[in-house]
Amino acid sequence: MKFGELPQNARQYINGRWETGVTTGISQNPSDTREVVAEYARADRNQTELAIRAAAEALPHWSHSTPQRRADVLDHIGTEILARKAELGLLLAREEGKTLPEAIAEVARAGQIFKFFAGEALRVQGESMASVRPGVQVDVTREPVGVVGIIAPWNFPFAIPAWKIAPALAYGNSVIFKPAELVPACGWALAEIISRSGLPAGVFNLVMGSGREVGQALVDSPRVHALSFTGSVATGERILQTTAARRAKVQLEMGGKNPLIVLADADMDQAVDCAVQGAYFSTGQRCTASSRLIVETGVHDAFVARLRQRMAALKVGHALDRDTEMGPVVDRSQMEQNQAWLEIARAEGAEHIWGGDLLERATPGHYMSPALFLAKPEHRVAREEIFGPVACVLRADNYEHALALANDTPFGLCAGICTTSLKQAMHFKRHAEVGMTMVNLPTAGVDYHVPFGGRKGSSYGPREQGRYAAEFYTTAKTGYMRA
Ligand code: TXE
Repeated sequence: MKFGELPQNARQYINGRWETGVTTGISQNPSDTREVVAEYARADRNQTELAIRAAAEALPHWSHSTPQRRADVLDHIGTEILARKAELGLLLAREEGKTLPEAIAEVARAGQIFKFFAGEALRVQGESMASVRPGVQVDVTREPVGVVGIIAPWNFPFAIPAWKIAPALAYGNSVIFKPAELVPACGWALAEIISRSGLPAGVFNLVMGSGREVGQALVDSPRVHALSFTGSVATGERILQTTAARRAKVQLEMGGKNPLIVLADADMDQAVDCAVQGAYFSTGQRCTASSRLIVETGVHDAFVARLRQRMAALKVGHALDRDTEMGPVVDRSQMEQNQAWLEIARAEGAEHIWGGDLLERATPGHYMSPALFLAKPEHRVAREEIFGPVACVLRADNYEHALALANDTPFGLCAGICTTSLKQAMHFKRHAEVGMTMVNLPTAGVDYHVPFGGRKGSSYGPREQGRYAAEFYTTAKTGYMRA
Protein backbone atom coordinates (compact mmCIF):
# COMPACT_ATOMS: atom_id res chain seq x y z
CA MET A 1 0.00 0.00 0.00
CA LYS A 2 1.14 3.53 -0.70
CA PHE A 3 0.69 6.16 1.96
CA GLY A 4 -0.42 8.71 -0.53
CA GLU A 5 -3.63 6.68 -0.40
CA LEU A 6 -6.02 5.77 2.35
CA PRO A 7 -4.60 3.03 4.59
CA GLN A 8 -7.15 0.23 4.41
CA ASN A 9 -7.77 -1.65 7.62
CA ALA A 10 -5.40 0.09 10.00
CA ARG A 11 -5.80 -2.62 12.62
CA GLN A 12 -4.64 -3.49 16.10
CA TYR A 13 -1.48 -5.57 16.39
CA ILE A 14 -1.91 -8.02 19.25
CA ASN A 15 0.19 -11.10 19.98
CA GLY A 16 1.72 -11.07 16.51
CA ARG A 17 -1.60 -10.82 14.65
CA TRP A 18 -3.52 -7.98 13.01
CA GLU A 19 -6.94 -7.73 14.64
CA THR A 20 -10.08 -5.75 13.91
CA GLY A 21 -11.28 -3.51 16.71
CA VAL A 22 -14.55 -3.16 18.54
CA THR A 23 -15.45 0.01 16.61
CA THR A 24 -13.80 2.02 13.85
CA GLY A 25 -12.66 5.62 13.72
CA ILE A 26 -11.18 8.01 11.19
CA SER A 27 -8.47 10.62 11.10
CA GLN A 28 -8.69 13.77 8.99
CA ASN A 29 -6.19 15.98 7.22
CA PRO A 30 -6.09 19.31 9.12
CA SER A 31 -4.89 21.05 5.93
CA ASP A 32 -7.99 19.81 4.07
CA THR A 33 -10.70 18.46 6.31
CA ARG A 34 -12.51 16.86 3.36
CA GLU A 35 -9.75 14.28 3.23
CA VAL A 36 -9.94 11.19 5.44
CA VAL A 37 -6.38 10.03 6.09
CA ALA A 38 -7.15 6.75 7.83
CA GLU A 39 -9.89 4.43 8.90
CA TYR A 40 -8.72 2.54 11.93
CA ALA A 41 -9.79 -0.10 14.40
CA ARG A 42 -10.55 1.08 17.92
CA ALA A 43 -10.01 -1.24 20.85
CA ASP A 44 -11.89 -1.39 24.14
CA ARG A 45 -10.74 -2.42 27.60
CA ASN A 46 -11.08 -6.16 26.89
CA GLN A 47 -9.02 -6.03 23.74
CA THR A 48 -6.40 -3.95 25.54
CA GLU A 49 -6.34 -6.66 28.23
CA LEU A 50 -5.53 -9.23 25.51
CA ALA A 51 -2.58 -7.12 24.40
CA ILE A 52 -1.37 -6.77 27.99
CA ARG A 53 -1.64 -10.53 28.50
CA ALA A 54 0.30 -11.17 25.27
CA ALA A 55 3.05 -8.78 26.39
CA ALA A 56 3.21 -10.46 29.80
CA GLU A 57 3.50 -13.93 28.25
CA ALA A 58 6.18 -12.81 25.77
CA LEU A 59 8.28 -11.12 28.45
CA PRO A 60 10.27 -14.02 29.97
CA HIS A 61 11.67 -15.15 26.63
CA TRP A 62 12.42 -11.67 25.26
CA SER A 63 13.91 -10.38 28.49
CA HIS A 64 16.55 -13.14 28.22
CA SER A 65 17.24 -12.62 24.52
CA THR A 66 20.80 -11.72 23.55
CA PRO A 67 21.82 -8.10 23.06
CA GLN A 68 22.77 -9.01 19.49
CA ARG A 69 19.22 -10.17 18.75
CA ARG A 70 17.75 -6.93 20.10
CA ALA A 71 20.32 -4.84 18.26
CA ASP A 72 19.47 -6.59 14.98
CA VAL A 73 15.72 -5.96 15.43
CA LEU A 74 16.18 -2.27 16.24
CA ASP A 75 18.66 -1.77 13.42
CA HIS A 76 16.23 -3.35 10.98
CA ILE A 77 13.44 -0.99 12.10
CA GLY A 78 15.70 2.08 11.92
CA THR A 79 16.96 1.18 8.46
CA GLU A 80 13.46 0.81 7.04
CA ILE A 81 12.20 4.04 8.61
CA LEU A 82 15.15 5.96 7.17
CA ALA A 83 14.73 4.40 3.74
CA ARG A 84 11.04 5.38 3.68
CA LYS A 85 11.32 8.82 5.31
CA ALA A 86 9.84 10.72 2.34
CA GLU A 87 6.76 8.49 2.12
CA LEU A 88 6.21 8.33 5.88
CA GLY A 89 6.86 12.07 6.15
CA LEU A 90 4.08 12.66 3.65
CA LEU A 91 1.72 10.58 5.76
CA LEU A 92 2.72 12.52 8.88
CA ALA A 93 2.25 15.91 7.20
CA ARG A 94 -1.19 14.80 5.98
CA GLU A 95 -2.36 13.46 9.31
CA GLU A 96 -0.86 15.92 11.82
CA GLY A 97 -0.41 19.02 9.66
CA LYS A 98 3.24 19.94 10.21
CA THR A 99 5.04 21.06 7.07
CA LEU A 100 6.50 18.39 4.81
CA PRO A 101 10.18 19.24 5.59
CA GLU A 102 9.40 19.17 9.33
CA ALA A 103 7.57 15.85 8.90
CA ILE A 104 10.36 14.19 6.91
CA ALA A 105 12.91 15.40 9.46
CA GLU A 106 10.80 13.93 12.27
CA VAL A 107 10.58 10.54 10.55
CA ALA A 108 14.35 10.58 9.97
CA ARG A 109 14.79 11.34 13.66
CA ALA A 110 12.68 8.30 14.54
CA GLY A 111 14.92 6.13 12.34
CA GLN A 112 18.07 7.54 13.97
CA ILE A 113 16.64 6.82 17.41
CA PHE A 114 16.10 3.15 16.56
CA LYS A 115 19.66 2.99 15.21
CA PHE A 116 21.01 4.63 18.37
CA PHE A 117 19.25 2.11 20.61
CA ALA A 118 20.41 -0.76 18.41
CA GLY A 119 23.88 0.27 19.60
CA GLU A 120 22.75 0.77 23.19
CA ALA A 121 21.36 -2.78 23.31
CA LEU A 122 24.99 -3.91 23.00
CA ARG A 123 26.18 -1.56 25.73
CA VAL A 124 24.00 -2.44 28.73
CA GLN A 125 26.30 -1.56 31.57
CA GLY A 126 26.73 -2.58 35.16
CA GLU A 127 29.22 -1.88 37.90
CA SER A 128 31.62 -3.95 39.88
CA MET A 129 32.77 -2.62 43.23
CA ALA A 130 34.92 -3.61 46.14
CA SER A 131 32.79 -4.79 49.02
CA VAL A 132 33.13 -3.30 52.48
CA ARG A 133 33.33 -6.90 53.76
CA PRO A 134 36.39 -9.12 53.33
CA GLY A 135 36.18 -11.85 50.71
CA VAL A 136 32.93 -10.54 49.23
CA GLN A 137 32.41 -9.38 45.66
CA VAL A 138 29.64 -6.96 44.81
CA ASP A 139 28.22 -5.94 41.46
CA VAL A 140 25.25 -4.00 40.11
CA THR A 141 23.52 -5.27 36.98
CA ARG A 142 20.61 -3.91 34.95
CA GLU A 143 17.52 -5.99 34.12
CA PRO A 144 14.41 -5.16 32.10
CA VAL A 145 11.66 -3.45 34.09
CA GLY A 146 8.97 -5.70 32.53
CA VAL A 147 5.79 -4.98 30.58
CA VAL A 148 5.82 -1.34 29.48
CA GLY A 149 2.75 0.71 28.51
CA ILE A 150 3.50 3.56 26.12
CA ILE A 151 0.95 6.38 25.78
CA ALA A 152 1.85 8.95 23.14
CA PRO A 153 0.54 12.38 22.08
CA TRP A 154 -0.32 13.56 18.58
CA ASN A 155 2.26 16.29 18.05
CA PHE A 156 5.28 14.04 17.25
CA PRO A 157 3.60 10.80 16.15
CA PHE A 158 6.82 9.15 14.94
CA ALA A 159 9.59 10.61 17.08
CA ILE A 160 7.97 10.36 20.52
CA PRO A 161 6.81 6.73 20.11
CA ALA A 162 10.29 5.94 18.73
CA TRP A 163 12.08 7.40 21.74
CA LYS A 164 9.91 5.30 24.05
CA ILE A 165 9.58 2.03 22.07
CA ALA A 166 13.24 1.77 21.00
CA PRO A 167 14.76 1.84 24.52
CA ALA A 168 11.95 -0.35 25.87
CA LEU A 169 12.83 -3.08 23.35
CA ALA A 170 16.60 -2.49 23.54
CA TYR A 171 16.65 -3.25 27.26
CA GLY A 172 14.49 -6.39 26.92
CA ASN A 173 11.00 -5.19 27.85
CA SER A 174 7.73 -6.06 26.13
CA VAL A 175 5.54 -3.21 24.92
CA ILE A 176 1.94 -2.12 24.48
CA PHE A 177 1.85 1.08 22.42
CA LYS A 178 -1.18 3.38 22.35
CA PRO A 179 -0.93 6.25 19.87
CA ALA A 180 -3.08 9.41 20.16
CA GLU A 181 -6.52 9.33 18.55
CA LEU A 182 -5.66 12.08 16.05
CA VAL A 183 -2.76 10.18 14.45
CA PRO A 184 -3.66 6.48 14.11
CA ALA A 185 -2.17 6.08 10.63
CA CYS A 186 1.26 7.19 11.86
CA GLY A 187 1.03 4.83 14.84
CA TRP A 188 -0.10 2.01 12.59
CA ALA A 189 2.67 2.66 10.01
CA LEU A 190 5.33 2.52 12.74
CA ALA A 191 3.80 -0.66 14.18
CA GLU A 192 3.66 -2.24 10.74
CA ILE A 193 7.41 -1.77 10.33
CA ILE A 194 8.07 -3.11 13.84
CA SER A 195 5.84 -6.14 13.10
CA ARG A 196 8.27 -7.24 10.35
CA SER A 197 11.48 -6.77 12.33
CA GLY A 198 11.85 -10.30 13.67
CA LEU A 199 10.32 -9.80 17.14
CA PRO A 200 8.61 -12.82 18.74
CA ALA A 201 4.79 -12.57 18.93
CA GLY A 202 3.55 -10.51 21.87
CA VAL A 203 6.76 -8.55 22.48
CA PHE A 204 5.32 -5.50 20.72
CA ASN A 205 1.59 -4.71 20.56
CA LEU A 206 -0.38 -1.81 19.11
CA VAL A 207 -3.76 -0.82 20.57
CA MET A 208 -5.59 2.17 19.18
CA GLY A 209 -8.57 3.87 20.75
CA SER A 210 -9.58 6.42 23.33
CA GLY A 211 -7.43 7.53 26.20
CA ARG A 212 -10.26 7.04 28.63
CA GLU A 213 -10.71 3.38 27.69
CA VAL A 214 -7.51 1.99 26.14
CA GLY A 215 -5.07 4.34 27.89
CA GLN A 216 -6.80 3.94 31.23
CA ALA A 217 -6.73 0.13 30.88
CA LEU A 218 -2.93 0.31 30.56
CA VAL A 219 -2.70 2.65 33.53
CA ASP A 220 -4.92 0.45 35.72
CA SER A 221 -3.52 -2.98 34.85
CA PRO A 222 -1.34 -4.59 37.54
CA ARG A 223 0.38 -6.53 34.73
CA VAL A 224 1.84 -3.29 33.30
CA HIS A 225 4.99 -2.71 35.34
CA ALA A 226 5.98 0.66 33.86
CA LEU A 227 4.20 3.46 32.03
CA SER A 228 5.75 6.12 29.83
CA PHE A 229 3.41 9.00 28.98
CA THR A 230 3.69 12.26 27.04
CA GLY A 231 0.67 14.56 26.91
CA SER A 232 -1.28 17.09 28.90
CA VAL A 233 -0.74 18.00 32.55
CA ALA A 234 -4.27 16.96 33.54
CA THR A 235 -3.94 13.44 32.08
CA GLY A 236 -0.41 13.08 33.43
CA GLU A 237 -1.54 13.93 36.95
CA ARG A 238 -4.37 11.42 36.77
CA ILE A 239 -1.97 8.73 35.57
CA LEU A 240 0.45 9.53 38.38
CA GLN A 241 -2.19 9.02 41.06
CA THR A 242 -3.23 5.62 39.76
CA THR A 243 0.25 4.31 39.03
CA ALA A 244 1.61 5.56 42.37
CA ALA A 245 -1.21 3.79 44.20
CA ARG A 246 -0.31 0.49 42.56
CA ARG A 247 3.46 1.21 42.77
CA ALA A 248 4.14 1.01 39.03
CA LYS A 249 7.16 2.79 37.60
CA VAL A 250 6.07 5.92 35.75
CA GLN A 251 7.61 8.56 33.54
CA LEU A 252 5.58 11.64 32.58
CA GLU A 253 6.42 14.36 30.05
CA MET A 254 3.78 17.08 30.23
CA GLY A 255 3.54 20.74 29.45
CA GLY A 256 5.92 23.64 29.20
CA LYS A 257 5.78 27.45 29.31
CA ASN A 258 9.28 27.92 28.08
CA PRO A 259 11.04 31.28 28.31
CA LEU A 260 13.40 32.73 25.71
CA ILE A 261 15.34 35.66 27.17
CA VAL A 262 16.59 38.32 24.74
CA LEU A 263 19.24 40.58 26.27
CA ALA A 264 20.15 44.00 24.92
CA ASP A 265 23.54 42.73 23.71
CA ALA A 266 22.03 39.90 21.61
CA ASP A 267 22.47 39.54 17.86
CA MET A 268 19.00 40.78 16.92
CA ASP A 269 18.69 38.80 13.67
CA GLN A 270 19.55 35.64 15.54
CA ALA A 271 17.20 36.48 18.40
CA VAL A 272 14.23 37.14 16.10
CA ASP A 273 14.98 33.93 14.25
CA CYS A 274 15.11 31.94 17.51
CA ALA A 275 11.82 33.48 18.64
CA VAL A 276 9.98 32.79 15.38
CA GLN A 277 11.24 29.23 15.13
CA GLY A 278 10.69 28.45 18.79
CA ALA A 279 7.27 30.02 19.11
CA TYR A 280 5.60 29.31 15.78
CA PHE A 281 7.22 26.48 13.86
CA SER A 282 5.24 23.23 14.08
CA THR A 283 2.33 25.67 14.66
CA GLY A 284 3.54 26.14 18.24
CA GLN A 285 2.40 22.60 19.03
CA ARG A 286 5.56 21.53 20.83
CA CYS A 287 6.14 21.11 24.53
CA THR A 288 9.48 22.88 23.96
CA ALA A 289 7.89 25.89 22.22
CA SER A 290 9.09 29.35 23.35
CA SER A 291 5.80 30.80 24.53
CA ARG A 292 7.29 33.50 26.81
CA LEU A 293 9.69 35.92 25.16
CA ILE A 294 11.40 37.88 27.94
CA VAL A 295 13.05 40.96 26.45
CA GLU A 296 15.41 43.44 28.12
CA THR A 297 13.89 46.89 28.12
CA GLY A 298 16.66 48.56 26.04
CA VAL A 299 15.79 46.47 22.97
CA HIS A 300 12.17 45.64 23.80
CA ASP A 301 10.40 47.90 21.32
CA ALA A 302 12.85 47.27 18.49
CA PHE A 303 12.65 43.50 19.03
CA VAL A 304 8.85 43.49 19.08
CA ALA A 305 8.74 45.58 15.88
CA ARG A 306 11.09 43.19 14.07
CA LEU A 307 9.31 40.13 15.34
CA ARG A 308 5.98 41.50 14.21
CA GLN A 309 7.41 42.23 10.77
CA ARG A 310 8.70 38.66 10.48
CA MET A 311 5.38 37.23 11.70
CA ALA A 312 3.47 39.22 9.10
CA ALA A 313 5.62 37.63 6.40
CA LEU A 314 5.32 34.06 7.78
CA LYS A 315 3.61 31.83 5.23
CA VAL A 316 0.72 29.89 6.75
CA GLY A 317 -0.79 27.22 4.55
CA HIS A 318 -1.32 23.63 3.51
CA ALA A 319 1.31 21.34 5.05
CA LEU A 320 2.29 20.04 1.61
CA ASP A 321 2.71 23.43 -0.09
CA ARG A 322 6.32 24.05 -0.88
CA ASP A 323 6.50 27.57 0.56
CA THR A 324 4.47 26.94 3.73
CA GLU A 325 6.38 27.82 6.90
CA MET A 326 3.57 27.14 9.37
CA GLY A 327 0.93 24.45 8.80
CA PRO A 328 -2.60 24.31 10.22
CA VAL A 329 -3.67 23.75 13.81
CA VAL A 330 -4.15 20.02 14.41
CA ASP A 331 -7.96 19.93 14.76
CA ARG A 332 -11.06 21.92 15.47
CA SER A 333 -10.96 21.44 19.22
CA GLN A 334 -7.36 22.69 19.47
CA MET A 335 -8.32 25.66 17.26
CA GLU A 336 -11.22 26.47 19.59
CA GLN A 337 -8.84 26.36 22.55
CA ASN A 338 -6.40 28.69 20.77
CA GLN A 339 -9.16 31.15 19.93
CA ALA A 340 -10.42 31.04 23.51
CA TRP A 341 -6.89 31.92 24.69
CA LEU A 342 -6.90 35.03 22.48
CA GLU A 343 -10.09 36.13 24.24
CA ILE A 344 -8.61 35.42 27.66
CA ALA A 345 -5.51 37.45 26.78
CA ARG A 346 -7.57 40.43 25.62
CA ALA A 347 -9.89 40.25 28.64
CA GLU A 348 -6.89 40.23 31.00
CA GLY A 349 -5.54 43.39 29.41
CA ALA A 350 -2.65 41.93 27.42
CA GLU A 351 -1.80 44.15 24.45
CA HIS A 352 -2.49 42.49 21.11
CA ILE A 353 0.45 43.03 18.75
CA TRP A 354 -0.27 40.72 15.87
CA GLY A 355 -2.25 37.79 14.49
CA GLY A 356 -4.60 35.12 15.78
CA ASP A 357 -6.94 35.55 12.79
CA LEU A 358 -8.71 32.63 11.19
CA LEU A 359 -7.37 32.31 7.66
CA GLU A 360 -8.98 31.02 4.49
CA ARG A 361 -6.89 28.99 2.09
CA ALA A 362 -7.63 27.08 -1.11
CA THR A 363 -8.57 24.00 0.95
CA PRO A 364 -10.77 23.97 4.06
CA GLY A 365 -8.36 23.57 6.98
CA HIS A 366 -7.68 24.81 10.52
CA TYR A 367 -5.61 27.86 9.58
CA MET A 368 -4.76 30.76 11.86
CA SER A 369 -2.09 33.43 11.78
CA PRO A 370 0.59 33.39 14.51
CA ALA A 371 -0.38 35.59 17.45
CA LEU A 372 1.67 37.84 19.74
CA PHE A 373 0.73 39.76 22.91
CA LEU A 374 2.55 42.05 25.32
CA ALA A 375 1.65 40.54 28.67
CA LYS A 376 2.27 40.96 32.39
CA PRO A 377 3.79 38.07 34.35
CA GLU A 378 0.53 37.47 36.22
CA HIS A 379 -1.56 37.05 33.06
CA ARG A 380 -2.83 33.52 32.45
CA VAL A 381 -1.60 33.76 28.88
CA ALA A 382 1.92 34.10 30.35
CA ARG A 383 1.51 31.27 32.85
CA GLU A 384 -0.42 28.38 31.25
CA GLU A 385 0.46 26.19 28.30
CA ILE A 386 -1.54 27.10 25.18
CA PHE A 387 -0.05 24.61 22.72
CA GLY A 388 -0.67 26.70 19.65
CA PRO A 389 0.89 29.58 17.70
CA VAL A 390 0.32 32.10 20.49
CA ALA A 391 3.24 33.74 22.30
CA CYS A 392 3.66 36.66 24.67
CA VAL A 393 6.41 39.16 25.36
CA LEU A 394 7.35 40.14 28.92
CA ARG A 395 9.48 43.25 29.54
CA ALA A 396 12.53 42.83 31.82
CA ASP A 397 14.54 45.65 33.47
CA ASN A 398 17.84 43.76 33.24
CA TYR A 399 19.35 40.25 33.15
CA GLU A 400 18.57 39.51 36.83
CA HIS A 401 14.94 40.51 36.34
CA ALA A 402 14.74 38.43 33.15
CA LEU A 403 16.08 35.37 34.96
CA ALA A 404 13.59 35.82 37.81
CA LEU A 405 10.73 36.06 35.28
CA ALA A 406 12.02 33.00 33.43
CA ASN A 407 11.95 30.94 36.63
CA ASP A 408 8.59 32.31 37.79
CA THR A 409 6.51 29.43 36.37
CA PRO A 410 5.12 26.12 37.54
CA PHE A 411 6.85 24.47 34.54
CA GLY A 412 10.53 23.67 33.97
CA LEU A 413 11.09 21.93 30.66
CA CYS A 414 13.54 24.18 28.80
CA ALA A 415 14.74 27.78 28.69
CA GLY A 416 16.78 29.82 26.24
CA ILE A 417 18.81 33.01 26.20
CA CYS A 418 20.05 35.16 23.33
CA THR A 419 23.14 37.10 24.37
CA THR A 420 26.73 37.76 23.35
CA SER A 421 27.82 37.84 26.99
CA LEU A 422 29.64 34.68 27.99
CA LYS A 423 29.27 35.63 31.64
CA GLN A 424 25.50 35.88 31.45
CA ALA A 425 25.13 32.80 29.28
CA MET A 426 27.09 30.76 31.83
CA HIS A 427 25.14 32.18 34.75
CA PHE A 428 21.87 31.43 32.97
CA LYS A 429 22.85 27.84 32.18
CA ARG A 430 23.48 27.26 35.88
CA HIS A 431 20.48 29.15 37.31
CA ALA A 432 17.60 28.38 34.91
CA GLU A 433 15.31 25.96 36.79
CA VAL A 434 14.75 23.61 33.85
CA GLY A 435 15.91 20.31 32.39
CA MET A 436 17.37 21.79 29.18
CA THR A 437 18.98 25.15 28.38
CA MET A 438 19.69 26.72 25.01
CA VAL A 439 22.07 29.64 24.31
CA ASN A 440 21.51 31.52 21.03
CA LEU A 441 19.30 28.65 19.85
CA PRO A 442 15.53 28.15 19.72
CA THR A 443 14.13 26.36 22.79
CA ALA A 444 12.59 23.78 20.45
CA GLY A 445 15.04 21.48 18.71
CA VAL A 446 16.95 18.83 20.63
CA ASP A 447 19.43 16.03 19.98
CA TYR A 448 18.46 12.38 20.40
CA HIS A 449 21.54 11.02 22.16
CA VAL A 450 21.28 13.16 25.31
CA PRO A 451 18.62 13.36 28.04
CA PHE A 452 15.28 15.00 27.35
CA GLY A 453 12.99 16.15 30.15
CA GLY A 454 12.30 18.85 32.67
CA ARG A 455 11.76 19.84 36.27
CA LYS A 456 8.84 21.12 38.36
CA GLY A 457 5.43 20.57 36.73
CA SER A 458 6.81 19.58 33.31
CA SER A 459 8.13 16.11 33.97
CA TYR A 460 8.09 13.31 36.47
CA GLY A 461 10.38 10.32 36.73
CA PRO A 462 13.67 9.56 35.00
CA ARG A 463 14.74 11.40 31.85
CA GLU A 464 14.01 10.11 28.35
CA GLN A 465 16.47 9.55 25.48
CA GLY A 466 20.15 8.85 25.20
CA ARG A 467 21.88 6.56 27.67
CA TYR A 468 19.75 8.06 30.45
CA ALA A 469 16.75 6.14 29.09
CA ALA A 470 18.19 3.05 30.81
CA GLU A 471 17.19 4.54 34.15
CA PHE A 472 13.50 4.08 33.35
CA TYR A 473 13.54 0.97 31.16
CA THR A 474 15.75 -1.12 33.46
CA THR A 475 15.85 -1.93 37.13
CA ALA A 476 19.07 -2.34 39.11
CA LYS A 477 20.04 -5.57 40.83
CA THR A 478 22.82 -5.69 43.41
CA GLY A 479 24.67 -9.00 43.66
CA TYR A 480 26.87 -10.12 46.59
CA MET A 481 29.06 -13.16 46.21
CA ARG A 482 31.62 -15.11 48.27
CA ALA A 483 33.59 -18.13 47.11
O1 TXE B 1 -3.82 15.30 25.45
P1 TXE B 1 -4.03 14.10 26.42
P2 TXE B 1 -4.64 15.66 24.11
C1 TXE B 1 -1.73 19.37 25.74
C2 TXE B 1 -2.15 20.47 24.81
C3 TXE B 1 -3.40 19.94 24.22
C4 TXE B 1 -3.99 19.18 25.35
C5 TXE B 1 -4.95 18.09 24.97
O2 TXE B 1 -2.41 21.62 25.56
O3 TXE B 1 -4.26 20.96 23.82
O4 TXE B 1 -2.87 18.60 26.00
O5 TXE B 1 -4.35 17.21 24.02
C6 TXE B 1 -4.07 9.54 26.23
N1 TXE B 1 -5.52 7.45 30.68
N2 TXE B 1 -0.71 18.52 25.18
O6 TXE B 1 -6.10 15.47 24.31
O7 TXE B 1 -5.44 13.92 26.73
C7 TXE B 1 -4.57 10.08 24.91
O8 TXE B 1 -5.41 9.14 24.27
C8 TXE B 1 -4.52 7.12 29.86
C9 TXE B 1 0.63 18.91 25.47
O9 TXE B 1 -4.01 14.93 22.99
O10 TXE B 1 -3.07 14.24 27.56
C10 TXE B 1 -3.27 10.33 24.18
O11 TXE B 1 -2.77 9.11 23.65
N3 TXE B 1 -4.26 7.77 28.72
C11 TXE B 1 1.61 17.82 25.25
C12 TXE B 1 -2.35 10.83 25.31
O12 TXE B 1 -2.94 10.35 26.52
C13 TXE B 1 -5.04 8.80 28.40
C14 TXE B 1 1.39 16.97 24.04
C15 TXE B 1 -2.27 12.36 25.39
O13 TXE B 1 -3.59 12.86 25.51
C16 TXE B 1 -6.11 9.20 29.22
C17 TXE B 1 -0.02 16.67 23.83
C18 TXE B 1 -6.34 8.48 30.41
N4 TXE B 1 -7.33 8.77 31.26
C19 TXE B 1 -1.00 17.46 24.39
N5 TXE B 1 -6.70 10.28 28.65
C20 TXE B 1 3.03 18.33 25.33
N6 TXE B 1 3.28 19.35 26.15
O14 TXE B 1 3.91 17.81 24.66
C21 TXE B 1 -6.03 10.54 27.50
N7 TXE B 1 -5.03 9.64 27.35
